[in-house]
Amino acid sequence: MKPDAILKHSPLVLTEAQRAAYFREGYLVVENYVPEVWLRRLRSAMAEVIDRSRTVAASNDVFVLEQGHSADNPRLHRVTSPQDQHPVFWEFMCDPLITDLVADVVGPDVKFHHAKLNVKAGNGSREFKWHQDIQAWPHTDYSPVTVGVYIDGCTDEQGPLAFVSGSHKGPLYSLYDELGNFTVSLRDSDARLISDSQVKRATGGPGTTILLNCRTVHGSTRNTSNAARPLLLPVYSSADSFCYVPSPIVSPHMGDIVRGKAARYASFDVRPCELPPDWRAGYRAPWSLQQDSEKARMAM
Ligand SMILES: O=C(O)CCC(=O)C(=O)O
Repeated sequence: MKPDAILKHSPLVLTEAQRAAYFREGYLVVENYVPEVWLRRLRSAMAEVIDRSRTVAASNDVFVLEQGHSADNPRLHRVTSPQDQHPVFWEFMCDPLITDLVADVVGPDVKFHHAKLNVKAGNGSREFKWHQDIQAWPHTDYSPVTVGVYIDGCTDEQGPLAFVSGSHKGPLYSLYDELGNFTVSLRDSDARLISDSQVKRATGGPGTTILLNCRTVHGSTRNTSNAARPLLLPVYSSADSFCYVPSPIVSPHMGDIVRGKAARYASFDVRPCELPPDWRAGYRAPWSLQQDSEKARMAM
């Protein structure tokens, strides 16, 4: 569904001003949105899942390990598809607290695409370079939105998500480097054009929730603090928006209608989108793709 049609529906959770800000800037930060009773459940589910990573010595389909990960000191970049690892995550992702919020920016019929839990363990966890999301999973329109929930909150030192305001209205950049490797990051020549005055960093207390449009340029800095920065990231779209490539991250819930009804017709926005590699050949998480590209270019 495209913005004109979405805006014909009255918002359920957001004020008109908040919703207008999302469509104007390409993101919205709602401070302390998720209540403590949910946060407690999410923390307990997260602790159980992270505990399972203690027996893992190399990144796999579920856990993306940070440098220094060990059984005694689990250090994770990411839990992939957390909703398939613990039922509390899926319950949360289907709860009206989240699906009504999403409906305000994608329309009343809401479809789940995929999710991640980016843990960013602390003590120097890597940055996530500037990028846009939609080139990794192109859809027939640009309704897809990532919801970001800071389970424990996020300070400036913890590598908050940062956005380039208004960039969702600009071009989609190439996420391939000069050597043709897909890196999930803008080329240095494009990233250099971003000025500090356009950048907004999303910090906030526990439960602070971000809505991020799939075209918006965003990234995050290193986590230099000694506390992890768990950020739960489910992705949704309008029910009539369809991903037209195999997805890098798969889940039995992909395509589930979590609010409203399924679509009979697809919505099309003909602005072109660069295609990702054929993920059927395997998917590697962005941090390692970005690191490999840096090494290859330094060796040139
Ligand atoms: O976790 C982060 O800091 C960045 C996440 C992100 O940008 C993404 O998953 O697309």
